Amino acid sequence: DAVERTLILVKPDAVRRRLIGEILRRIEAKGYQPIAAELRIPAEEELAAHYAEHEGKPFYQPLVDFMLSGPVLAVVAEGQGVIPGFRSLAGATNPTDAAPGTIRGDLGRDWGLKVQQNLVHGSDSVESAQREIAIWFPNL
Ligand code: DAT
Ligand code: MG
Repeated sequence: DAVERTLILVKPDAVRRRLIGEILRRIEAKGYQPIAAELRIPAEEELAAHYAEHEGKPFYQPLVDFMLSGPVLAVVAEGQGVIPGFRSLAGATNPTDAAPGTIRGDLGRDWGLKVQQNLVHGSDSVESAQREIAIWFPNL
């Protein structure tokens, strides 16, 4: 696999649940190298750009509101095949469907939660990763 970079977001639910360390531990244990990180409440414009592909869908506004509900840890990680590799560490979008051994499968925990409360985001392609890294880390 090529060495590539991906954009990871540790979402507000994970930050509130003190899961930053556990999630970074899994990323590093897999051999991926964090090269930039920032913990803060995002700007609404950043989220609008980040989630542009979902604009107009019924879950779009609840998703944006949730992402504004507290600090998010944005991380750029580098490694061989890290784009599909982190998606595989994260597990299926809906934690209810996510396999054991994945972040969402192991830590999703509460079946009453909404789908957007799925702990992490990871870029889904080389193009998405480039686009998303430019949104969250314009100086990288
Ligand atoms: P992923 O985060 O696995 O890339 P996605 O890009 O399809 O998933 O969707 C972005 C986020 O939107 C996802 O993390 C949670 C939320 N979401 C997706 N599908 C949803 C749905 N059917 N109902 C509610 N929220 C949803
Ligand atoms: Mg996605």
